[in-house]
Amino acid sequence: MTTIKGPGAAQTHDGSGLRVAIVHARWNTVIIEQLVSGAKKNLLAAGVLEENITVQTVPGSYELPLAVQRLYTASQLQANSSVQGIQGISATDLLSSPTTEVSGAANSTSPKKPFDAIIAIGVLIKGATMHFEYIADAVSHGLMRVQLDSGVPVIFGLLTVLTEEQGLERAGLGNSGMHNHGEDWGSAAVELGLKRREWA
Ligand code: DLZ
Repeated sequence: MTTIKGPGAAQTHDGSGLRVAIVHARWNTVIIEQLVSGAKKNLLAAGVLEENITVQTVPGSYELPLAVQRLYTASQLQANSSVQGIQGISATDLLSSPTTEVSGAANSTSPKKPFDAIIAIGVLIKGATMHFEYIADAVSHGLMRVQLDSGVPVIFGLLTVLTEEQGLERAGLGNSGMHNHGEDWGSAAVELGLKRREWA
């Protein structure tokens, strides 16, 4: 069925040459897990190799901008074979920390290029205080800043919902038939990763 909302008809892009990171918060895990698997599903469907997908976690959404920035910088350092470390944390540490679920060969010694796109995923659910507004605002601006400062596409996978139900719906876990928004983020990462090269 044709819908008004959404990114339009599905596009086909060859992601087989791309390297993509997913950085996700752990707050609201049930929704997060579904969004992450949706993003990963569409990355793989576009041809991104499992070994070129790195998944990193942080406690909450507030931590996403820094994690994205550091992960990207680390991947650049690694690509330049100058694993010197930034402020005491080496690129190798960042890309293979014990809390990191690393897919495939991200830990291997094979040369890796910098990430072509990074997907930041978090779920903020409004509570009784102003916490939600402050975090949503800070994270949105932080992710945009990292994207524009670094030039790497940062896909905005931050759900800012008023209720748990709204979050579940947008992860494809509700009753309304709404699709998993994580899938859109995976596709957006491939499209932007490729277009960024064209626009270089
Ligand atoms: C503290 C907090 C609250 C109340 N709610 C959420 C939320 O709904 N989603 C989310 O991703 N994180 C939440 N956090 C945690 C903050 O993002 C952050 O991890 C902590 O304030 C520590 O910096």
